[in-house]
Amino acid sequence: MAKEIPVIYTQASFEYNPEYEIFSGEKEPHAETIDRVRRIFDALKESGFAQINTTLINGMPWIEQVHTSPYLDFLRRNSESSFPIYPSVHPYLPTNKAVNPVAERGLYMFDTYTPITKGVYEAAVDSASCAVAGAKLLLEGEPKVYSLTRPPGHHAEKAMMGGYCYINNAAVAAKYLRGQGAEKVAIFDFDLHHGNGTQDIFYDDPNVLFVSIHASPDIKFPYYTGYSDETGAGKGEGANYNFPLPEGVDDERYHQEVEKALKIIYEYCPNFLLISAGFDTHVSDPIGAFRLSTEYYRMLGESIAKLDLPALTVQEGGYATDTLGANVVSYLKGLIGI
Ligand code: Q9C
Ligand code: ZN
Repeated sequence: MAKEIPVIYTQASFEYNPEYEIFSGEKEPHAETIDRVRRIFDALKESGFAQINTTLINGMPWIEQVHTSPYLDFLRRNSESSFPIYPSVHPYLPTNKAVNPVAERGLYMFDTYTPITKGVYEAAVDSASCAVAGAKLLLEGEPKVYSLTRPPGHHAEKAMMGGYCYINNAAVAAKYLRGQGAEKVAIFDFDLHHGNGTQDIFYDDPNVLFVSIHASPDIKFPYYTGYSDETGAGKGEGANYNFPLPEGVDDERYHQEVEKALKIIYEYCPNFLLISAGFDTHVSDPIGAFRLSTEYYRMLGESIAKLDLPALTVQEGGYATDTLGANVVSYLKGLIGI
């Protein structure tokens, strides 16, 4: 079994800095900080099993297959602004008419937690390019790869940013692998929050299976999606699975759901597995709901490894910065079998 794992990262993720999110009208310090990526990077450097790699693949061709061009154009133009951009109104009827900049913001931004700050477009493109570079290593025969993606991606829909996400990194990697000849790709999302963006992008696609375990939308963001009756549409019916869980689940209870989710992936027989890995399920997460332990992530990694699929893990959430590095290391140890 492999005793090392390639790790792809980009300098841009150490630079963009969302200052605050707006929650119920109040400014709050932003949870998605540069410190997160520093902690993960330092822990990986110290671990001795990470082969650190900064060779990116320009992800643009696949980013354009995931997101609409008006959306990407909106994000690019606004990330040149000298002040952070937040939405203030949202369309109350389905419409594409958004001539005024204030109207346009409401059209493409679904919450007040995800500002467009200077340079975030470039950082988001680089983050998705990290995911593509990781996927390329799978095609070259690496069994397991980790892409340290920041900003995260799983909340970004075809034409909407939100939940600290701008470009959907896992979705871009899935499109890339499909384009390189993979017939079937599975995405396993274990971030605390439902991956509404990934679900949106592949909802009618039978060739990309999406399986997500998360805190119920009854109690947590993104509130409107993540219920178990969301099973896909059209040809994609039956290729979308949600496992919403209540407040307070522990390692044992969580693992029961993991086994169900992994069985679905096994039976789908994908050529490649992508993992949207969020560690906001940890007991000490400041915006979390679950009680998972650092040791548990190793078992989670081991369980995923048992599928014996070429697998790329992309980083999503996780805000307990004191333990974030240890949590990622624990998971990757399980994944590569050390
Ligand atoms: N002030 C990811 O984990 N909720 N995004 C903020 C706390 C938004 C999480 C409320 C959570 C978004 C990638
Ligand atoms: Zn999350």
